[in-house]
Amino acid sequence: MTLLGKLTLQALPLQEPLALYSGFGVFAIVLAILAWVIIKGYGPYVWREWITSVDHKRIGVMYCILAFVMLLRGMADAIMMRAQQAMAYNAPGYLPPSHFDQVFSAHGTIMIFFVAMPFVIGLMNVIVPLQLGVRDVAFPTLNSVSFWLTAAGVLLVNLSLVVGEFDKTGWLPYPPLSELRYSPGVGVDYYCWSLQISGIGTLMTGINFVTTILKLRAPGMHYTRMPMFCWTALASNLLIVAAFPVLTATLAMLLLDRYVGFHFFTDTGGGNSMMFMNLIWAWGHPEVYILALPAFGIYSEVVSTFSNKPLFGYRSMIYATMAICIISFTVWLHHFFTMGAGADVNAIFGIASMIIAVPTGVKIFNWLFTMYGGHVRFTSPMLWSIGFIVTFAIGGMTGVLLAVPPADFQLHNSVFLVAHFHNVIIGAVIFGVFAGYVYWFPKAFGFTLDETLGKWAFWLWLIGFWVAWGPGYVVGLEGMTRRLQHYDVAEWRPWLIVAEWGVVIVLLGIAAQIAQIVVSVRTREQRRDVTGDPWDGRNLEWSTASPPPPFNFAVLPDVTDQEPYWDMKERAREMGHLTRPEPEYQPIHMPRNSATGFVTAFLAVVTGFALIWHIWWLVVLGLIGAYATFVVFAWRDHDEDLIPVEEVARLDRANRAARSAALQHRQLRREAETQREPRE
Ligand code: HEM
Ligand SMILES: [Cu+2]
Repeated sequence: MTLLGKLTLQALPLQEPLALYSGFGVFAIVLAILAWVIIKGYGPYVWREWITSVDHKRIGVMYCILAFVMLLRGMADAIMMRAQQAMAYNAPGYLPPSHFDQVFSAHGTIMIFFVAMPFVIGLMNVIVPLQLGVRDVAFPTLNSVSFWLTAAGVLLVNLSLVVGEFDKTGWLPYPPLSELRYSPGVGVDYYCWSLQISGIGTLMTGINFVTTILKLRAPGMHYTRMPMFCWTALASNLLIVAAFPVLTATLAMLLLDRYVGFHFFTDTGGGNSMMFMNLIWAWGHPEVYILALPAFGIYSEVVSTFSNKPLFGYRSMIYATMAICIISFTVWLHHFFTMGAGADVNAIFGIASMIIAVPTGVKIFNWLFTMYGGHVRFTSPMLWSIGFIVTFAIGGMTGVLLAVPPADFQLHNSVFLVAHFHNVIIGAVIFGVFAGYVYWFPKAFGFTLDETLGKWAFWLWLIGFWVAWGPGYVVGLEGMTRRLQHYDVAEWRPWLIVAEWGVVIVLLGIAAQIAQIVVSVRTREQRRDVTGDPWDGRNLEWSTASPPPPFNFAVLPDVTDQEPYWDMKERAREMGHLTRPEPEYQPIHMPRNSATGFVTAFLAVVTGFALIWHIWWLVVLGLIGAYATFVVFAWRDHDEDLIPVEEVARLDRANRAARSAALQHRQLRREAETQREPRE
């Protein structure tokens, strides 16, 4: 036992130039960005306004940036796998098996935990408090801790690229393969500790948002007046609170097996490896809906805004959401019908899985009926939504097919399954967060994104997705199993080459998204939106300035309708002016910035790294540091800053003036339009 535990120079990938160069490349880029920030003198600003910020909007934006950067990493893995499979027909390709295994494991882990999750949570952070008409989430500092713990998990996963190795067992570490005996390296430990750390962050987000939505709503906002995105966020966070502890406990058991010789999951020692599958999927299936439900909420907002109509079947949408929330806990066994539980058990879980399609179908029809007869504006958020409806309907149907146990016995572990879940997760979750990103971007930054490039991005993603994953269904039906590093079946080859081109098209879509940001930032003065309401929106997030002031609302809005902001605008249109007289402004207390989250995350990385490499003294040091941080935070004297009344009044007056001008402008345009088109 040395001072550095298991860590030696051999942990560096000196024999694997690819990993070495890409690892150090990333390291160099990060250093370059840091140097740029410091040299340009942005350091204090970044520290004060972002790193230590407890403002939900800033935290949300940081989540989204983190997710987008990790999407680039996940896509790099995807293109590597696709290139390998296009080459490795009767040949070894360019990735040796041990490296290929790490690539698919890292790709899956990163895409689910560090792309989809932070993107969804980021959008909830930016928007939910605004839609509820409140000033922040229930526990702002905890929110910052959640974000930074997620970032800590991201850092550890990426560190495994250069120090040691990553997990080779797939995105879920099934025993016995993941037990010490068959995976003696640090890969599984990197996986477990990254997810334990970020998982605690996610659980705290769940607690934070459930509390916020249940307890902090603007006066008059009953449950049946909450925007659909808030409802789906509530459902998603309830699922987080119920499911994430299961994940934490399951990984803790695996860690006990690996670190201290327990036998929870080793069949020889009195344990049961199938127990791991049951537990991990008791978290895993709800996880699907943790991601998908908020995306459904985004589509509801977008479809209603751009159809200029209230959401069709609002109440049925709530019932459907909550039904999915509950049923999602009763289907986990469809992930291992082949376990051998017997026909009755399989039938019950098969039927339960198909039942979820019913509330989901209700939602699809509600979106279609919202569009029906509406004045649909085909903006890019709307295109993502329509692309979603088509893509997701097909992906959903292949899911129902897989829920038929005899069919699943054939298709289990085949590329057909992998095509199915990419079909739903890209079609629903990724398209959804992109729709939300374009839709709410002007809210967060005060200017709109370039529409032409946005539409390019959409079409490239849509076509690229189908070219990449359509062939997956075909080779899956032809019997190709998943995770193949090489193969010798000639019929698969052309399809795998087509699939490689699909990823290239998706990459062009991502390039369009990057170009969209660059172009939009450069031309931001022309695209500035002073009204805070660029799309003629219907919910409260559009009733405040863009970007919103730190306190969101100078005076908390009074909610009297299910579409509060639309309702206010209608009344104002009737009367020809803003209906509310200027309020009596009050100074506002806002929670003070805190380095707690950042420091906690730093210590979490140190502790996690030490645990992975068995550096026990550093573990102790890290834990003491974490406790000290907690004590310092708990004993702080000043936890709030006061925003003076003049500042509140100044910001709000500017917004009121812009809003009233916009109102008159729209009023004139409306009158002109009604004079032109004769009434039907
Ligand atoms: C167009 C973009 C994408 C492409 C081309 C792609 C490609 C791939 C490939 C080639 C595999 C391995 C298939 C095999 O087992 O043979 C894979 C696995 C996987 N992908 Fe993707 N992927 C993409 C996007 C995503 C996204 C957005 C997510 C989730 C948010 C995701 C989640 C996963 C997961 C969980 C696995 C399973 C990993 C495992 O086998 O353990 N992928 N992907
Ligand atoms: Cu499932």
